[in-house]
Amino acid sequence: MKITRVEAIPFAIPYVKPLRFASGEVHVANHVLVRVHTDTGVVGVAEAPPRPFTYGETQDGIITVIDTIFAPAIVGLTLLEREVVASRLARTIGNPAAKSAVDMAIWDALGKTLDLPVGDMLGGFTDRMRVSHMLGFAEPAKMVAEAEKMVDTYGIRTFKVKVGRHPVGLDTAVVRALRERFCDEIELYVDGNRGWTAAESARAMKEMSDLDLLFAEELCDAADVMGRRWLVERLDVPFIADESVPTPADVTREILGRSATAISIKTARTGFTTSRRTHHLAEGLGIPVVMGNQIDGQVGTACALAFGSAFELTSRYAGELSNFLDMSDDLLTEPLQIRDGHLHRSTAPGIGFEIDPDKLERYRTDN
Ligand code: MUC
Ligand code: MG
Repeated sequence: MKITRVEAIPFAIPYVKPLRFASGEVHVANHVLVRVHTDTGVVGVAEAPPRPFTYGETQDGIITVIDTIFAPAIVGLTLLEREVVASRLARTIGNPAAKSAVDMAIWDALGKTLDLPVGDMLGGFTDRMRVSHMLGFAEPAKMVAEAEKMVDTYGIRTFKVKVGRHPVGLDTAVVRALRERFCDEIELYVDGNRGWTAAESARAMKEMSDLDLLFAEELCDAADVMGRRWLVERLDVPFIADESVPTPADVTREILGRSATAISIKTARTGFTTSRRTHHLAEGLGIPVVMGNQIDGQVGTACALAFGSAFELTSRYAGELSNFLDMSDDLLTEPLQIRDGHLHRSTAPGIGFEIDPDKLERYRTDN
C-alpha cells in the first residue's frame, strides 16, 4: 500500500461549446491527469483543472508543484496515511486543484486496493445525484434552446444561469425567458462569479424577485466585505459562497461574517479529505450545500459524484455534474451517462472509472 510514484500528465481536449461567465471563459480542457502508483501495482487516478481566474493555478504550475514538491513529500507514505499526506501538502500555500487531484488519486488507489467504491467509503448515503446544468453567457434564445435540449435529452430540470454582465438587464432577460418558457417545470438559480457590485446585485435580484429563484451565488466579490453583508441581509434566497470559500476556514469566516448563507463544495479544489471537513462544518453550521463544478471533465465529475452521493447534505440539491457534456471527447472507457436527470455512481472499486489508454495517448500533450 506504499506510494511509489506520482505522475502529472498534461492533456488538452477542446470544447464543442465554450463556457463563458463573468470571471473568464473555457475553450479547451487543458487539465492534468494525476496518477498515484503503489508498490502493489495499484494506480489511483484523478484530474486537476487549472483555473487561473479563480485560484491562480496553471497547467504548467500544477505539473511543477506536483513533480517538485508534492511527489517527493509523499512517496514512501501508505495509502492509509491520508492525514499525513494532507499535512505535508498543506506546507505549500495555495495550489488547491493540484492538492485535490493528489488526494483523490490516493483515495482511488485505496478503494481499488480494498475492493471498495470510494462513494461507500466516504459515506454511502445514496448511489445517485440529481444533475444541475450550468448555462453560460449567450443570447436569451440560445440559452433557452440549450435548456430545452438538456430537458429533452437528459431529463435535467435544474439550471444554474451565469450572470454578472452589464447592463444587468442582459442577464435578467435570460432568467425571465427561461422561467416563461418552462414555468414551474424547472428549478433556477444564478451565479455572478463576482461580476456585479453589491448594489447591482441587489437591483438584479429585485428585478428577478417574481422568478422563484432557488439560490444566488457569488454575485459580488467577497472582498467588498460590507457590501456583501448588506446584500446578503436583503436577499430572501440563500446566498452561495463559491470561489470565496476554497478552505474550511474561509467557510467559517464567510458564514459567521454573514457574507453568505450557503456554500458550494467542489472536489476539484478540496479533494475528498478537505471536502469531508467542509461538509461536516456545513452540517454543524446548518447551511445548505450545493456540489459545484470546476468545469470538470468526466474524471472530475465522477469525483464530485462520488463525494456528493456520499452524504445526505450534499445530495439534497441537484449537483452541478454536466459541464463535461460541452467537451468534444473525454478520457474514460465508459462515458458517464445522464438519464432522467440523474447520474448514478459506479459500483466499481475506487472512484469508479477507467482511463482509455488510446484516448490518453491521443490527448496528452507531453509526448
Ligand atoms: C462556477 O460555479 O463558478 C466558473 C468559474 C469557477 O471558478 O467555477 C466555474 C463554475
Ligand atoms: Mg460559482
